[in-house]
Amino acid sequence: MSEREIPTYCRICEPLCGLIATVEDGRLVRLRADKSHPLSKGNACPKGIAFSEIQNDPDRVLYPLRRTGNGFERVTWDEALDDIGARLRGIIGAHGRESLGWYFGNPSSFSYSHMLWLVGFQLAAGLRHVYSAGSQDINNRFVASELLYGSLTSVPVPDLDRTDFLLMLGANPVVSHGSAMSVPRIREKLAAITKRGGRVLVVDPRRTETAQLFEHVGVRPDGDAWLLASLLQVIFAEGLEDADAIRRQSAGAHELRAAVARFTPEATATVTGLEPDAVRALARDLARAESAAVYGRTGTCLGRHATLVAFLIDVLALVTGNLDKPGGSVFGRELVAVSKLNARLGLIKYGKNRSRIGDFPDVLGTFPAAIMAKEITTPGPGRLRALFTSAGNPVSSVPNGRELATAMTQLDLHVSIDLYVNETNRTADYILPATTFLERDDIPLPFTALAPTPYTQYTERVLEPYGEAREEWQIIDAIATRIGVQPFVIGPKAAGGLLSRLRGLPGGRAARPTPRLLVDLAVRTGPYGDLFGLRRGGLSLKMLRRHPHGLVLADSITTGVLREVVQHKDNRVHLAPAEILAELRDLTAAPADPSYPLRVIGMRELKSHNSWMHNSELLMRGDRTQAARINPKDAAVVGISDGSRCRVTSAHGSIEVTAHLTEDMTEGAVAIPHGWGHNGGWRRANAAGGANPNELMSTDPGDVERLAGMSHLNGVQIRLDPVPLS
Ligand SMILES: Nc1nc2c(c(=O)[nH]1)N[C@H]1C(S)=C(S)[C@@H](COP(=O)(O)OP(=O)(O)OC[C@H]3O[C@@H](n4cnc5c(=O)[nH]c(N)nc54)[C@H](O)[C@@H]3O)O[C@H]1N2
Ligand SMILES: Nc1nc2c(c(=O)[nH]1)N[C@H]1C(S)=C(S)[C@@H](COP(=O)(O)OP(=O)(O)OC[C@H]3O[C@@H](n4cnc5c(=O)[nH]c(N)nc54)[C@H](O)[C@@H]3O)O[C@H]1N2
Ligand code: SF4
Ligand SMILES: [Mo]
Repeated sequence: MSEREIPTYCRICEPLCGLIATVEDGRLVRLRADKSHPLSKGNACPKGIAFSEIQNDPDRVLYPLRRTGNGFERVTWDEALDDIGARLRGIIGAHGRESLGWYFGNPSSFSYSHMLWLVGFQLAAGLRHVYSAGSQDINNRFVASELLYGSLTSVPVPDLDRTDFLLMLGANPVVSHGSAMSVPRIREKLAAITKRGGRVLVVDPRRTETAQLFEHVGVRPDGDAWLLASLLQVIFAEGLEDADAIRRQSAGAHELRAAVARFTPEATATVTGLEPDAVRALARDLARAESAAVYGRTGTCLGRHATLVAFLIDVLALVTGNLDKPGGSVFGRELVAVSKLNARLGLIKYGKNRSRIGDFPDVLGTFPAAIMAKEITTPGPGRLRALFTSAGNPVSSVPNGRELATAMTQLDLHVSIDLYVNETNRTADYILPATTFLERDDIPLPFTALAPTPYTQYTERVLEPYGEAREEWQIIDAIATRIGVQPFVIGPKAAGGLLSRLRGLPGGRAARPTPRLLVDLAVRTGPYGDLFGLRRGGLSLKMLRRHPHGLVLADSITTGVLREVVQHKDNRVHLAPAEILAELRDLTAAPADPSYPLRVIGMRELKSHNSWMHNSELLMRGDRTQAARINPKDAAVVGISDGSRCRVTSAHGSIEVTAHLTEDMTEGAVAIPHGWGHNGGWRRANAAGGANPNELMSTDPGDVERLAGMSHLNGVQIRLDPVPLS
């Protein structure tokens, strides 16, 4: 049979680069970058190309697996689903539905059908124990938006094409390719800012690949709250604020101003490690720039004050007159009007429920993954007894993976939906094989609003599923049916309205709509939709199929939309909610502990993707291994040399890693990539060695960030010791 070339897009990370898949006899031959994609224009990174090795990996799970004494055996789908259903009914009968739980990992955000059916199942079954990668990633950003705008899912993005000044904290887009912003060819976009005379400042304890191309501000780990408070203090004290913007857009500036008054650059210098004069100059330059955008990512999300930091990032944009303004921090238009719909229906919220352990508020219906282990092991009503994990590897990605791995052996049932036997599901009762992104249709729902140049793309599946792999939504649906639950996108009240519309669709099976039918409906009635013919040139899946390389929806984000974004009754951005004033009041640096004089932070590498791409030969070429980046002065103090093994110890755990000495690290900070130290069913990855830095992290509820339940993964105090050669 002849080869076919099929356009699609990459769903590993957020630029969603266009790819061309070459397919022969139902098998993937290769992937290459799509030159016809309107934005990625022939650009793709090594991970995107190497995904062919994941697709064709002999270690992939292609059939349902059931646990035996010491391994797994292949079973049929019916055997697996019927037994899971029966066991679930038993658990529900004895302990109620509140004993069921779900953890969904990062790749789920790249599958609309997975997310839709998960939310539908959660609402229909009344699941309480829901956890996600979000509490190790971005939930603080959502809570900051809830406090500021009254809208959890409204997240501003830097207007890269028009800005004169980008202040970027805790992000390394040259390696990560950008997050909470969807920007193909991001390196070029950043370079264009300085080419047109603008500035890019990177606030990071490591002189990262991005910082090396631009200006670097070497903040101490977890010092961002102090730095941001100081920038605001200087702006207010020197009268640099945009009084007009503050008056038009916000409420509470007076209280906020008072709350930051004590954070002079002199007062915060010991925490930030920055010269007061440099902080003052930064505040002035930011305030006086023609336009400026302030952006923060995971480096600012995993510290002890993550929600405060995300909050202050937007405040800085607002008080300098840069919120919702060209070249500033701007709000993209959603492909599907999730924020508005949610504001009206109140389906997923903040703090609607509280967790049994630690009394944490839920964020979009999820609790902090850091408490999952204790929810399993702590007796009493509402104990977590049956856990599903889909597209996730929490034993690798959440704090104290050892505790979680041990706790999971106490579950009555653990079912995983994944591509691999990973560190988490290796002890599961069942592993159910999921399709890869090439084996399912898709449209990247959450990402259009995060793109400074809005675009989208619909793709049909490029390959029929290998083996017996199934799409997550089908699996969720089959499980739900067996416990008498009908997953649906939204709750029964709203479903009535939706259903009545669906009945008008040709062949629409109103009772059990497919994800594809629902997403088409949502896109067609959404902000860019064709309104069933009422809006010429509007979107529908049919229309998008005529643009298989993707479609740019606008040249830039429309500004002047703040009044539509803000859902607070007074229509203003709230600068001084009680939660934030309390955070600022209580903000004190953790006392120095001479037993743990250094601080560990995370970092990402071009050829790793969290925990799941270390089985690819292409990416692992040259015998890549994990290494901790250490400043030579810190290494000298304890006698660690470049390339030697060293022990990293915190109050919570200890790991051994290879030392890589580099002046790129600011003194006192040690960077260790996560997602290593494998013992799953991926042979190449297991052989790569390495350790899991999350063994150094705490799951004590007192160490989990209060407002959004963020895990504390950056800035944890550690000690280094040399490992003697044995
Ligand atoms: N120390 C430290 N820890 C961190 C971070 C950090 O910076 N430092 N970062 C955090 C962040 S931002 C994140 S997002 C998390 C990630 O945390 P997780 O999402 O829990 O873990 P991943 O490593 O992304 O594992 C994803 C799993 O999904 C599977 N998979 C891949 N594609 C699919 C698919 O299409 N369907 C299904 N069903 N399965 C699929 C993979 O085989 C893998 O087992 O890690 C967090 N942990
Ligand atoms: N190649 C590759 N790309 C990826 C991923 C991957 O694993 N590999 N993962 C994807 C995922 S899930 C996500 S969420 C995104 C994340 O996207 P980014 O957030 O851009 O990714 P990181 O490279 O982790 O950048 C975080 C930076 O924060 C810095 N940092 C650590 N602690 C602090 C601190 O206290 N303050 C400040 N200011 N900075 C600090 C780190 O040194 C690091 O440079 O990347 C995505 N893209
Ligand atoms: S940057 Fe790489 S991994 Fe991310 S979407 Fe593009 S090709 Fe895929
Ligand atoms: Mo992430």
